[in-house]
Amino acid sequence: MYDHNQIDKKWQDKWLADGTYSAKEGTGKPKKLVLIEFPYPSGFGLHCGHLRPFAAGDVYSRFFRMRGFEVMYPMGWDAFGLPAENYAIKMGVHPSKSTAENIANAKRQVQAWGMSFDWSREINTTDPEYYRWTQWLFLQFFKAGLAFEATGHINWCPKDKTGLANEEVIDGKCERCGTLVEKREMRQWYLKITAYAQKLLDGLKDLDWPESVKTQQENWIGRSEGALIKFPVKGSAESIEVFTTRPDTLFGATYMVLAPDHELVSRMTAPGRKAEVSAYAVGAVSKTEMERTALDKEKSGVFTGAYAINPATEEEIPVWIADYVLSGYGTGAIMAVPGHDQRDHEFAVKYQLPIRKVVAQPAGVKEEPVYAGEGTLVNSGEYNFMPTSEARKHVTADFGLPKVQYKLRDWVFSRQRYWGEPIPLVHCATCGVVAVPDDQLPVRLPEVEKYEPTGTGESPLAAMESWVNTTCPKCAGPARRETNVMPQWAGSSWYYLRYSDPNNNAVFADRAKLDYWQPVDVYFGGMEHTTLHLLYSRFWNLFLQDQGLISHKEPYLRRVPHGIILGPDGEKMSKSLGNVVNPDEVVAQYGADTLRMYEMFLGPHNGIVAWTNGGIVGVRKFLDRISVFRPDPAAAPVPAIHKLIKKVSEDIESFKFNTCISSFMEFLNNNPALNQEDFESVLKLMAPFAPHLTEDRWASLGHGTSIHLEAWPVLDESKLVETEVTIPVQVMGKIRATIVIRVGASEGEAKELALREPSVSQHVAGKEIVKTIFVPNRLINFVTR
Ligand code: ANZ
Ligand code: ZN
Repeated sequence: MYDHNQIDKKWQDKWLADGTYSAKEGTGKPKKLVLIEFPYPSGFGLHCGHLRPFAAGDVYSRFFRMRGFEVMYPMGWDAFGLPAENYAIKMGVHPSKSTAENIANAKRQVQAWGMSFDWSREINTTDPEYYRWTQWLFLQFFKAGLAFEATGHINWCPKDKTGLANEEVIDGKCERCGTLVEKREMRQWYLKITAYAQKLLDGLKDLDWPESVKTQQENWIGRSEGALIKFPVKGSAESIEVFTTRPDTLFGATYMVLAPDHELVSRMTAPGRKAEVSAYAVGAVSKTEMERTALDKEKSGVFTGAYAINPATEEEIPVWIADYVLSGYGTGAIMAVPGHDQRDHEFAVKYQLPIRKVVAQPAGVKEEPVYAGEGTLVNSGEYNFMPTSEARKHVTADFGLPKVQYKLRDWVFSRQRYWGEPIPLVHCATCGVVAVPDDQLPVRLPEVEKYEPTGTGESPLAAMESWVNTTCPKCAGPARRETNVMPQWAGSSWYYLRYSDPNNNAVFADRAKLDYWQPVDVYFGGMEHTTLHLLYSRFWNLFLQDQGLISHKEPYLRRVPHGIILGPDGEKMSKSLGNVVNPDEVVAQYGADTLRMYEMFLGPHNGIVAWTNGGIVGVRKFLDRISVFRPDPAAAPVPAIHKLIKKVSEDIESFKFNTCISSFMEFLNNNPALNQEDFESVLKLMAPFAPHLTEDRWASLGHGTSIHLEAWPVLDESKLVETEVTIPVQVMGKIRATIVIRVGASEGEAKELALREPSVSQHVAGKEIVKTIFVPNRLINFVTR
């Protein structure tokens, strides 16, 4: 048993002191930027699940460092936002204090894992020197007209008492706390991510990301091709414009529906129907979109008393309002085609509105009451007999305009909370909204006594009169600061850029350094943030490139997701089940190398794996063998070492870490005697996985430099050729033994070796071998009598 406590600490201190893993510009080497999602420093510390992507990124980084790349493996803390603030409120400590403590604790944990992070590049999103640049970047959006203020019905979490972005609402619930989200009308700051909808789609094509992740982003952006068609309002100069993906069904539009909060509703509603219409509208806007659009939900609506003219049939059709039409999508109004749309059909049946079929199903297809597929047109005047796909083009050209529509909404970018970056804007009665000048950044988050959310729709900052009242940067008149703060996704939208130049206080990062390090080559992370952080940071990056501030379009070339680790009972690790494995305890008992190697050995990196306490002992025993291994000066070079070099190199590059570890074990079992050169090769191959022990053994073999800066073992392809084979020996067709023979051995050689095997000689004893069947390198079979 080696003393891991002593070895781990000794080398961690030395690496830090020597700057072994600090990444430098100007070395002339090709670069690799390897990124892990920087963690929230939560009060519970880091858990075993954090270690998995960190260890994967570490193995990958160390491997490329030894292969001659200039590798940057940076680390930081994503410390603003709800989790940190909620924890602080629960514990009754100020978030700035609890965040600093949590960071110190998490850092202590990570350092005990021996990751090759470049600590000189450590960042913290709550550091004013960091968020100064988050604010500055926000102002670039503001100056480009892509940050705007508007009043709208937004998602509101009643528990966290803040507005939320659409991306933060999962199945109608708050992404953070799981509370059902409400709708509230509020003044908000938005970032115009919709301006980048098409670019965000286009950029996905070239990315080496899992297909499922790309598809999720694609669906979230939700591109639909269709048409805008105007329906004149009867007896008025106004018209209702609709977005439809099925202009070919225009002749089947027998009524129209406006979203209850559509701006035309108040102007169009007949005097006698006003009370009923506005009562319905009030009820509808407080419902969530999930409740409103669910297919299985009973339809409801109210007739406005107004009529519109279907431009194709010239019929007068009634205009209704209903909650299944949303104001935020398309034009907020639809032409209803109950013959071919399920929701319209249910509505028409309920309110006895006319239903007209305008698409004939192809022959032989089972007749459906509401046919939504392709076919040929009927009841459509001159368009009859036209295939639907063709009719779409003609009807659009004759009655409307082509239109591409996206599901993506603008990003609600303000939060009514305390623990976030202040939005660096000032409201002036004379000048309007004014940006805080660059030389006055950062706008520091003031120290406050009361930081609990108010629930009134105002941030706790609004109560700080001395902070709120300021002077206008333009006219020097009295002005008020914006009191909302940024969402927790702000700091992480650009952190990977800051790593290029983390201490710069003149620009967010030096351009030459950005150009050297970016984009991120490999990004290790989870599956959770697909339509949040991964989408938001792609948007920021595309915008910054458009602004000429960076050179590259896409932030992350490759995305490598990891699976989760279940507790020893096969259940998801959770405190309530009491099955959480605390990494601190494992490190204390078995050492960092064992913990790291064990987590990788558990199974494929992207698989779901379960912790077993027995398994970790096996890994530790293997490392114990390494710790006492003595090279044998008399041992001949082992050609199989080249097979190991090839296997481990290929497997690391394709993120198959678990098979590397089994290869080490197998190699040592098959080759118990190794000379010093071969053993050193084994140590180098293992160095990315067990950095402490391999470093210690490397030193004990007389080296004065770090193994982690050594060159990766060189593969000699010529040694990969097999020199020996194992073949079965049969007697009368039954396998009795296996023998190892030289490749290309003759029948005579094989026969001699085979007959020396006791289990073979025993079966031929007292018999005559009448025939020997020998297939070179494959088998030998004796026929006896
Ligand atoms: C007529 C029609 C006939 C439609 C038909 C569909 C089938 P996607 O694919 O999701 O983009 N729609 C448009 N705006 C809407 C809104 N604000 N709220 C609710 N529904 C809305 O869906 C586009 C279709 O959804 C549009 O095409 C419209 O109904 C409806 F046989 O127009 B369709
Ligand atoms: Zn002013």
